[in-house]
Amino acid sequence: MATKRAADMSAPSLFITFEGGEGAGKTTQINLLAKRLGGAGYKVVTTREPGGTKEAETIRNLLVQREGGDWSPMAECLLLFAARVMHVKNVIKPALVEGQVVICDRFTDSTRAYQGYGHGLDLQKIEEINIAALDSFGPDMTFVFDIDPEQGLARSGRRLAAETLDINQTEDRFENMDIEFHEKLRQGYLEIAKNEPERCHVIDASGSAEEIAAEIEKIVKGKLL
Ligand code: Z5A
Repeated sequence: MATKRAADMSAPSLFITFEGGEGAGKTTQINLLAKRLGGAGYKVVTTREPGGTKEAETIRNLLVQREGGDWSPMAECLLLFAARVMHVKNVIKPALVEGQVVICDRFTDSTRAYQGYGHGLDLQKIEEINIAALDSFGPDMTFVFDIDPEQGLARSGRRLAAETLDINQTEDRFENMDIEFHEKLRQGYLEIAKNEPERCHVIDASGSAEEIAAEIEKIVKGKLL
């Protein structure tokens, strides 16, 4: 099922998502890209999933917190799309209509990768829910961060260890899955990218933050100019 592109809307805009396994460096690169585009005069909104609105952040807590509940893959999928509907309606579409660049940390590809490839939920069912919930609305451009799960998890672990006592320290429900799960995620993401080569750019996330930032900036500016 082809994604309905954000750029189909009348105002000039760009909806970019960052995807990949844990500790791949998405958040780091989103901040760098937002800074560079902002410096070049673009209006940029950064956001994340699950989250981005009050309602969606409430759902995020249910899903990612250690004590949030033991959800089945289908229940997770439905909660994620409930959060996404609010996020698209209240944050993403309004910004795109104003001609802004929206950069989102994870979107529907995460549901395909985690709930589908990772937890075995039927991919066709995910697409049916995507049609019902969002009419398949999705990003114009996606960066898929590819990294050896061991390396990503080591980075993630370093970050958690370095954090002070705040709520994020318990956001580890997904990080605690075994390495086999993370390998499935990686292969799932690569398959998603293979199926939609025009939208998805696979980034070797093992490189330095500076190298990756330069590669991404070049691709995004190529699309914006
Ligand atoms: N989830 C789902 O199951 N289904 C869905 O549909 C959606 C989500 C939308 C949300 O977590 C969880 O929800 C997620 C999937 C699930 N599972 N997990 N975990 P999240 O989005 O909050 O967590 P995350 O995406 O895994 O974030 P992360 O661990 O923070 O990873 P990151 O953003 O990709 O990495 P980072 O924070 O930029 O960097 C991690 C560390 O590495 C940090 O110390 C950096 O300084 C360092 N770093 C960054 N880049 C580099 C480079 N290039 N070299 C060396 N070190 C680096």
